[in-house]
Amino acid sequence: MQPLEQALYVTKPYLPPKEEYIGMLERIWESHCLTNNGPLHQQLEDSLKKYLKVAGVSLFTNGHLALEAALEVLNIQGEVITTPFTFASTTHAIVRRGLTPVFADIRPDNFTIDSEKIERLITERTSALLPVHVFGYPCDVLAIQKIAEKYSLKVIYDAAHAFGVTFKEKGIGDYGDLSMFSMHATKVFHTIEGGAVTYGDGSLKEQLEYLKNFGIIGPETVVGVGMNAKMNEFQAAMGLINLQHIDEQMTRRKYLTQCYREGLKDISGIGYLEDLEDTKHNYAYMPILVSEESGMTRDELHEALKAYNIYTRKYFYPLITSFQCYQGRYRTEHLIHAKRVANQVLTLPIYGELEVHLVDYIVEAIKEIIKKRRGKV
Ligand code: T4K
Repeated sequence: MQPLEQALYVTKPYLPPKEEYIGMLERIWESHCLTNNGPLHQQLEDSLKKYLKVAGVSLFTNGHLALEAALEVLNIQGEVITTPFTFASTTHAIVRRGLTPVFADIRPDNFTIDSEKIERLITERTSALLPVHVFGYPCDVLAIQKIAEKYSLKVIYDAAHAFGVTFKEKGIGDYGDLSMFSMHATKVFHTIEGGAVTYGDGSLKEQLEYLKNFGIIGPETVVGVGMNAKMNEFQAAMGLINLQHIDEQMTRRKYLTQCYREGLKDISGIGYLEDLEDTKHNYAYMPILVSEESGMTRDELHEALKAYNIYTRKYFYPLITSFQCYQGRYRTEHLIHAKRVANQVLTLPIYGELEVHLVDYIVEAIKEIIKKRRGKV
């Protein structure tokens, strides 16, 4: 097979028709309001409340600061039980708040935290659980809720990947005390950079609002040691436009995922995630697992695909606990599945604009690489 003329990356941010965004920009020029809770910000917040099927939404300039604010607003102290199979942000948010992360192993079938491994990690210092709906797959939210109630723990979900996902007809952001959604350019839905915290308890709104605005509640009144994490009007404008296209984007991603699954199903040693019951998925990522039966390692496949001009990503490798800044600081001997998945996972390109013949090309390239490799052994 000849290499592709144009490189394929793990994602390509969605850009709406230019004129639609320009139309929104006209409104900014008219209002002269660029940031600090402007009219588009307000409108996006209202629209997201409906779309995400949640009681309350606060917008942030990015998902990471939204997550730090979520931990702060609930006054989380001591230890937080979380997953090591995630992006740096999840653990960094815990540590930057002066808290101690305690890592539980993940489920081998969907890579989310294994709810059966949580209770044994609870101590008198544990105050919260911070699971991640990784790749948009819902955690075991009902079991997690039961544990939280039994031990009086708060539950904050890192829903960075889970925009638009529903479980049992409820928005995924409706589970737990708070959820954080990332609206970064690489996400299914984006505001260029952006984040949102969703919650059922409306009394959190006021505190979140002042936390992201230096603790200011009036021109002469500062009530908290806040940060600056406000979403601006240009970001909100992008969000309002993209929200009009999100359903078609998710439908397209679903189709591409099905094409991938169909193509990959007969390759021994290549595994992928299936849809879960009672779940509306968003098809945010296309992770595969490269196991021994394929005859090659994940790293070898990742490298070999480059010769075809295909640039996959190892989300999420290395495991958080192996980062230079965390190495040796936390217990890891029990993280059996997380270690294996981190060593086998590879995320393939997926985005709305990706053409089906390119999915076929990627699948054929994987087959060719494996075949050549097996021929050599
Ligand atoms: N929690 C979790 C579980 C998360 O995954 C994340 C973020 C967060 C919290 C924090 O949310 P934010 O604060 O970011 O809102 C990317 C994203 O930057 C990051 O948002 C995301 N997770 C993470 C999984 O992926 P990188 O360092 O891998 O991105 P980068 O720049 O390598 O981009 C990936 C590919 O996308 C590139 O190969 C090319 C393409 N790309 C990217 C950008 C930004 C484009 O074509 N155009 C672009 O503008 O982190």
